[in-house]
Amino acid sequence: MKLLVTGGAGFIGSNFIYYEMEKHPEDALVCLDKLTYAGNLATLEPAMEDPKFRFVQGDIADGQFVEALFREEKPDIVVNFAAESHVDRSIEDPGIFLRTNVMGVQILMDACRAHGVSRFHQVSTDEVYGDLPLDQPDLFFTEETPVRASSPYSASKAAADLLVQAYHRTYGFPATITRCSNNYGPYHFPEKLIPLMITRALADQSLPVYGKGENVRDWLYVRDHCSAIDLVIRNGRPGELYNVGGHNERTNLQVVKTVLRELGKGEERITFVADRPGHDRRYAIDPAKIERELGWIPETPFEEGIRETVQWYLAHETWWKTILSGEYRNYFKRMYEDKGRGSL
Ligand code: NAD
Ligand code: TDX
Repeated sequence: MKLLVTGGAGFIGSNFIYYEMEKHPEDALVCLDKLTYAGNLATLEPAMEDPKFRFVQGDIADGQFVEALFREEKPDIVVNFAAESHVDRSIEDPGIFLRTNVMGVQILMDACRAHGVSRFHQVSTDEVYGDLPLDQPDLFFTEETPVRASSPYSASKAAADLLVQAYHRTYGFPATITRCSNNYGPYHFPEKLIPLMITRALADQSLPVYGKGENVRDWLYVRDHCSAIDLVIRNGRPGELYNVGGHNERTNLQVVKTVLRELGKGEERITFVADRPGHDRRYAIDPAKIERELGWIPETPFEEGIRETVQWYLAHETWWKTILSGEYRNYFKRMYEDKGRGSL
């Protein structure tokens, strides 16, 4: 079988590529990624050694390019991770979020239909449900919770989900969707809360916490998200939506303090800064459906996952330091053009 993984040079997509290589070494993998600021080819360096892996640089929102790639590669399954993913950036500049996260999905789905792809999987987010109040801990997002997005990012992801569901209903398009809670783990871009705190704490810089740090997120180790997607693409029912989460709710302040404890650093650099506009208060996923129907179980407790994540950042300083310095953006040129491999 051949899988096309879009957005595989980013955080979750790259973890998914490594998960699939380990779990299904018989499958071929093609990664399509535009290499925006969030994509890092160095992340995929070990994958490049595998003859069953191919990297292609390109834009999911470029119809002609996508059509040519599908004609050439004829994938059996398409898993779409490609997205603009940072809420704060969507507040600054929503346009690119609509182009990639909505139009890109339409273009991918049309190519899937034209080329008889047997499964399209859309990687979505719990943020499409909006937020929950802080004072009702018994409330959770289920698959029946109405969509009610708060940020341009979550609105673009919600729009894509509606489009995927409409394609299933109208064309019988064989699609599935997962809506996962906040992920953490290796290769997480250091603009997001946990890697931002790790890398800034290591540099003895201030640690900016929005508002009072009371907002709650439901954290899942990235490998557990990958195992959920793997189950859904192979055993999930077309047309179905699955929530993914591990019942790991923490306030942002708790998360930051846990990271600092793991690093052996004090809390004196925590700085409370202006809140994010429209800041969602609490996310909390009810994963009963995927557990019941597909037997998915999250394996990594939060304390263990944080320990592994902190260890990973300590052991991979070059990875994040080249990102912070901007040097990673030259990687492509160095590895391909300068070595006479041409531009991909
Ligand atoms: P990321 O920002 O780390 O990676 C996104 C990747 O997509 C990058 O490699 C980028 O270069 C690529 N990309 C962006 N625009 C593209 C385009 N037009 N064409 C091709 N490639 C493009 O994001 P992530 O955190 O790995 O998230 C992956 C997916 O999972 C997203 O769809 C996101 O909405 C969803 N998600 C993320 C989380 C989370 O906690 N990070 C939780 C739930 C769902
Ligand atoms: O500097 C910061 N200080 C801070 O207090 C940053 C970057 C974040 N925060 C807060 C905002 C959030 O309440 O921490 C929480 C987590 O923030 P992010 O890491 O930006 O993640 P979030 O907004 O929750 O969205 C993430 O999870 C859902 C991903 O980025 C999305 O792609 C995914 O869909």
